[in-house]
Amino acid sequence: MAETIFHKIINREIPADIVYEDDDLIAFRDIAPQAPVHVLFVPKATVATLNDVEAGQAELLGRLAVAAARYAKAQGFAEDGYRIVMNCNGHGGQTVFQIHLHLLAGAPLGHFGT
Ligand code: IU
Repeated sequence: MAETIFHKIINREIPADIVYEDDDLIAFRDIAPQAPVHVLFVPKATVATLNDVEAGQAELLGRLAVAAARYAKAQGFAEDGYRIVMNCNGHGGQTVFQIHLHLLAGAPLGHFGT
């Protein structure tokens, strides 16, 4: 599996503004934020795209979502709301091929398709 820049962040080979970490995942601020709060939740296990998630890794996706929701709640965004997004491959706009959940919060984000 190809190592990505996110692996280098996980391995502390390059710096990032890390806001959460546990044995299975890490979360850090996006370097090009698309909202007042833009945090990426990344599993430590190597998985290039959502297409590559194996049946036994389904829980990992749940862990990413729960970690993002807990962080959003802890930061006071639960009531106003927020968005989580995972891009997949070219049409999805994926640019880093280690799966990651975007958490976008802190302002109204508009509606998809409008
Ligand atoms: P995408 O879903 O693969 O498009 O998201 C990749 C994100 O990673 C994107 O929002 C970048 O701004 C972000 N990012 C980063 O936070 N740090 C980096 O060193 C690099 C990309 I390269």
